[in-house]
Amino acid sequence: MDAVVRGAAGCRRVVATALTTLFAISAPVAAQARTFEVIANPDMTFTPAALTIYQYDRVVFRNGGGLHNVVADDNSFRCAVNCNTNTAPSALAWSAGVQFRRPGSYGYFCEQHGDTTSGMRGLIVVIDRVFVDGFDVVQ
Ligand SMILES: [Cu+2]
Repeated sequence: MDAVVRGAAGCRRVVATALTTLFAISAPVAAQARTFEVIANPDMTFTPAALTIYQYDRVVFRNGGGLHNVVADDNSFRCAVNCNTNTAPSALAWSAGVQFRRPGSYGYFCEQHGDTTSGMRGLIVVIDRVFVDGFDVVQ
């Protein structure tokens, strides 16, 4: 009897764990994802210079004046007028968006005014979405 009860509780726990996992994977990510804007400024800075976001959020880089682009230190993105074919530093009023699917720290720079270690640089820290959705599930 005791074993049956324990077994049933174990089953419930397994189901709950599976549901939690499913929810974390299939949570309405698109609905919860947010979009942030980072401006490349005429004074060769980015605003904000450091930004913390959740996994799957988007960052739209926008040229606020000057000759700029944005290049990830790890080369995961390179954007100006767009992030595919027109990525060189540009003085146009460009904007281009990047979605961050993987947690981590992503340093980036403007090729015209910086590099991987100095000059016109910014940082985006991406926090694992599971932690956010996990709290929703537990409550
Ligand atoms: Cu620049």
